[in-house]
Amino acid sequence: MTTRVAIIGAGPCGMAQLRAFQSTRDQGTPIPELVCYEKQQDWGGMWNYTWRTGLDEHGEPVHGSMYRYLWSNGPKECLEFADYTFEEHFGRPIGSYPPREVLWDYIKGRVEKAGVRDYIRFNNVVRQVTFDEETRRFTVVAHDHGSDTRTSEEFDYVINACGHFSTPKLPYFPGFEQFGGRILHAHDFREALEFKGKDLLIVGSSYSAEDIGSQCYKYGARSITSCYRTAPMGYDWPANWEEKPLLQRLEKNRAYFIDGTHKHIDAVILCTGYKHHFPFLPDELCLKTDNRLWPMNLYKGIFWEPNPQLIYLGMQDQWYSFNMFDAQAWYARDVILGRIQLPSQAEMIADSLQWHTREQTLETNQQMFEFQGAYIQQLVDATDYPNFDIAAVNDTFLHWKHDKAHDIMGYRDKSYRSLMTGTQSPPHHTPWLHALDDSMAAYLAGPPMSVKSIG
Ligand code: FAD
Ligand code: NA7
Repeated sequence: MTTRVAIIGAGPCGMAQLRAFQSTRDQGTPIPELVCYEKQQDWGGMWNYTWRTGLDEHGEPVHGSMYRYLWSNGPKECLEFADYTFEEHFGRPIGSYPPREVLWDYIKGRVEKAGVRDYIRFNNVVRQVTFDEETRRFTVVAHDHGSDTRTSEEFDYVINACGHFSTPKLPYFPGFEQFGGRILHAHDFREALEFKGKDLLIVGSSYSAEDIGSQCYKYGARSITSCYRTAPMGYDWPANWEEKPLLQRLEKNRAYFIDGTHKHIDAVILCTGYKHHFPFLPDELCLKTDNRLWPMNLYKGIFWEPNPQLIYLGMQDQWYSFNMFDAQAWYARDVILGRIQLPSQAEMIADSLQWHTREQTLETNQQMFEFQGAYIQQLVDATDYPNFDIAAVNDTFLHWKHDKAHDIMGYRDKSYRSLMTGTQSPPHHTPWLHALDDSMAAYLAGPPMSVKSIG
């Protein structure tokens, strides 16, 4: 009987898995039967922007958390695919911090070239996955919104690539009920211009807080106040941005903080992170973790230790992203193809515990991305994924961190050398703070013409 593999999600992780199988198929190795379920109409996961919030056209929770004007928050050189470079895709070197549409185009380019779209069932949401101990097979129940029918099929492996930045963590603060403005989570943020001229409060101190605050600053918010639970972000913010300790309560349009200070605010954005949320998985198959570098119970950060026929991709907190997903997908492929044998369950658990123990010693950002780099290196070493210079990627992360510390509103004007091709990226034609049009056309075109040059 042919081995059957279900992939849940056609975001960057699901696409990496399809590409991994296609690359070996093209070398003449037979591959399993693949079915990729994708609840949206198109591929790209988060990078496939949607204007929708709340429920989608089928009544499903909207997956997308990305917003207009989003530009890569790290250098593209750190996420470049080792088997498909930016230069190959765009035909020339481009800047280091592309906007969302440019990155979407890049990840689509590789899988369009690979010709794997036909494996995907779009508008198909996975509702339930169960495992039969006797047959050792999974049953995947999905709803096909195209035909409005329910399907139920059996698989030998399930690869969960459904992402973990979609279901918001939503804390409550007293006074929310009486607040006179809008309260939303980062997941529902779409358009910074909505907050032009407003006094904005941001709760949280991680990537979403930093970037959504920066977008709102760029597009004309009157003031930004961000508040933290554990530690401030600590950047040298513009004059109208203030960091405060955590919000305590709201009274009408006044925010009170735990240090006793207060401020007028018009809107609140909760940048308080996301839950790993897999409503289609029963307890015994369900990864339960917070957003961390080493989620527990995953051998090699991938295989569900109680039942390694269930595979999770991309469930880590992410310094590395696209090339880490590739390293995982190639490894998962080789286990499914029998090229790599999994050890006993006891050995898997012992191996994971070593990584977990090491994770707990990490203190600095540098230690964290080096930890993730070392994790990726051992995956890459085990497969035919092209080896790339992880020490050099770590070095680029370090420069990025320094650039941010030096100028939080200007770091995206820096450029780096590709670690895959060696080519130095050109600086982008317009400083990020003044580049208001985030379209791919504007990004790839020359600088906008000044009034003088038009005249
Ligand atoms: P996703 O991209 O979330 O894709 C998962 C896919 O699974 C989706 O297409 C979804 O529709 C589908 N799916 C979910 N549930 C089901 C179901 N039940 N049935 C069928 N299909 C399902 N990373 C970077 O490297 N650089 C950045 O600048 C960056 N910025 C980010 C900004 C924001 C606001 C967010 C939220 C994330 C950002 N990331 C960034 C991280 C980003 O999540 C990853 O780059 C990448 O998208 C993760 O890929 P994924 O395939 O794991 O998940
Ligand atoms: P993160 O990185 O998981 O950060 C979540 C932030 O929210 C972090 O600062 C938390 O503070 C804070 N948080 C969480 N719960 C609360 C409560 N109850 N009160 C106050 N503050 C809270 O999520 P992000 O959305 O920033 O980033 C996720 C991805 O999206 C990332 O890849 C980006 O590229 C985009 P803590 O430090 O834990 O005290």
